[in-house]
Amino acid sequence: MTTPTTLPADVARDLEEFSIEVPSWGYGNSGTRFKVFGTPGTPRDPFEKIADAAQTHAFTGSAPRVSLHYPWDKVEDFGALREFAEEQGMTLGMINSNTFQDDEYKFGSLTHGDKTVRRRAIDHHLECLDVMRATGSHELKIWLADGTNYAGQDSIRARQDHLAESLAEIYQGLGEGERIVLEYKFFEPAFYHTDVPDWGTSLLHCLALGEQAQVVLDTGHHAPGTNIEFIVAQLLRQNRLGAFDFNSRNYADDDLIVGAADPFQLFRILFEIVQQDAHRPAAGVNFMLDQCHNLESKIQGQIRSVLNVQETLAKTLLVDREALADAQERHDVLEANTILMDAFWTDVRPALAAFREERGLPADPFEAFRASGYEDKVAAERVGGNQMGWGA
Ligand code: AOS
Ligand code: ZN
Ligand code: ZN
Repeated sequence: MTTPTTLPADVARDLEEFSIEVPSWGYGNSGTRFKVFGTPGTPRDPFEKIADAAQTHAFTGSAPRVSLHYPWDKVEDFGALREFAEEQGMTLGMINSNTFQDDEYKFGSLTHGDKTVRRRAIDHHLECLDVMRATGSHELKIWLADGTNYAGQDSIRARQDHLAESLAEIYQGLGEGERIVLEYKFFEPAFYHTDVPDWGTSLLHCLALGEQAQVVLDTGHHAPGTNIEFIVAQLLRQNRLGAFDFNSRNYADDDLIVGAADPFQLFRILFEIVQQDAHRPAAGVNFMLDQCHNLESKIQGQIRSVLNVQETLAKTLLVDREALADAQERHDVLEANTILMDAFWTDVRPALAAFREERGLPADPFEAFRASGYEDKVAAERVGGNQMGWGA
């Protein structure tokens, strides 16, 4: 196998069009249920988070949007936040609702048995739609912590019915060109049952709602051994894959740097995407990161993830699809597998370095950012105030 030094023109075009959305909360301090370590220079408000996100984009050229979490990223004037983002070369992306930090939601939010709690949760989502419009976004992302810890604790069926009704009311609040995406997660924080545990449940609710409702696939939200690329293929087939929350995991919802734990899984997922042309902007899949940096530098972590996705996407675009189709038709199992593995093992880094330089970007965005002095600069400037973290 040879190492290409340039990318074929069609691959370069696809990479140029491809973009990744970064999460505002990925730039704050975060941790496990144990110690949350602070880092000098960590943002103290949503503006500083956006300034950091803009660094990821400035060095990679591939991450022009940042998702907000509401109310974590609440500001007086969302128009001003939007303008600030634009000045930094960024746009504001998905608005993530949050019904997992208030006492009222202890036993559920959109699924709660008490209609006053459901009302509050629905109203929160309607407020998120206002935030979405004020920020210039068109997408609302819903992840619910709702579930139970013990068999018999509550009625699984009743909670599904409440969920369907609540979602329908939120859905009615959507205008043309807007959408909601519903994220699933098989456990945590609930340990017995979760109300949206899997892609099937999310898809069923989305199908009942209408075409402006789609599924979010967070790569860390599956049982070990789950074939995630199969889910990708199936959701794309139904035109219901709205977005990814990319991260990687060894055990559960680890939210580690994308491609860190299992680069081959990332390759398999992205290959399913490119086979259905879903990497192109016209397909409408929002490729977001959902990672939380516990020990590592936050901006560096985001840059590393963006590069991992870009490198892996380049490899999938290099798969000889014609030869693969031919091998598949002849049922040559091992030749088909070899064709895929050849692309996976191709070192695309030199060709990507050339691709970036041609576009005025650093050949190695990760090292260029480390050498830029930005982290020292913000550490010196950002004194006083409270550093933001996951949840604040
Ligand atoms: C939670 O596990 C989900 O991944 C959500 O996407 C959540 O809103 C996000 O991780 C921020 O914590
Ligand atoms: Zn997520
Ligand atoms: Zn998660």
